[in-house]
Amino acid sequence: MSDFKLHCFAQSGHSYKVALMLELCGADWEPVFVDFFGGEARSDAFKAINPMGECPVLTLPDGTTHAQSGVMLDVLSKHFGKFGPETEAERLEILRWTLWENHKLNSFQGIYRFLRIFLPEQMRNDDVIGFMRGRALGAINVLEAHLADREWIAADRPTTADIACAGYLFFPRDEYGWTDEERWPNIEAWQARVQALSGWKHPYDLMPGHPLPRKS
Ligand SMILES: N[C@@H](CCC(=O)N[C@@H](CS)C(=O)NCC(=O)O)C(=O)O
Repeated sequence: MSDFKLHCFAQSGHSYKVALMLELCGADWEPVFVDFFGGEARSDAFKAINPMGECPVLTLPDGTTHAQSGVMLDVLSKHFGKFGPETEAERLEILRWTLWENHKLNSFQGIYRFLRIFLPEQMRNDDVIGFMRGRALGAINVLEAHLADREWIAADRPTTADIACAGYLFFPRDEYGWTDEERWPNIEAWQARVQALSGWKHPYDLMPGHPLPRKS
């Protein structure tokens, strides 16, 4: 049995942050597949694990469970002594970017992509999809500007803020329908640095459930 368990599924960028953190820390961990698209996260059994009805959920070696990816990154950072802050100013900077990615960067990309390709075709609404696309682009542009003159998001080295912001950015561009003009050179250079970290893996190689059987 592994030390850590992560309830997750391949298409989940919020889960990817934690799966990637576990991998980068060299943790002994295993994924527990959640059939999200089959409605498992809404089941009573899953809500007994996480009443918020969300993936991911992290189970620690002592059996404690945590919801919310930002909390998990903080817990793992302390557990392994990696990717954490060295000063109070860094702690606040990591917190600032983690709160922002959760509210905007990853939330908007995740919802936009869900509405665009995972929702059954007959339920898709072009106006809503267009709105979320704009919100996702706005957030991505904020990160692009921040990375213009720095290598890492919150410090002079990788921290959990980088792992948190990576959530939805490594999924294939065609899943978002980004055009050839919609490119972010600073983010792409930062992604290459993240990819060069020892232990990096693509979300679809790290978590179960890809490819998704398309129903529409
Ligand atoms: N703030 C949460 C977001 C998690 C989240 O939204 N997960 C999605 C799957 S990627 C989910 O379970 N959504 C269910 C819902 O919104 O009801 C975190 O960072 O862990």
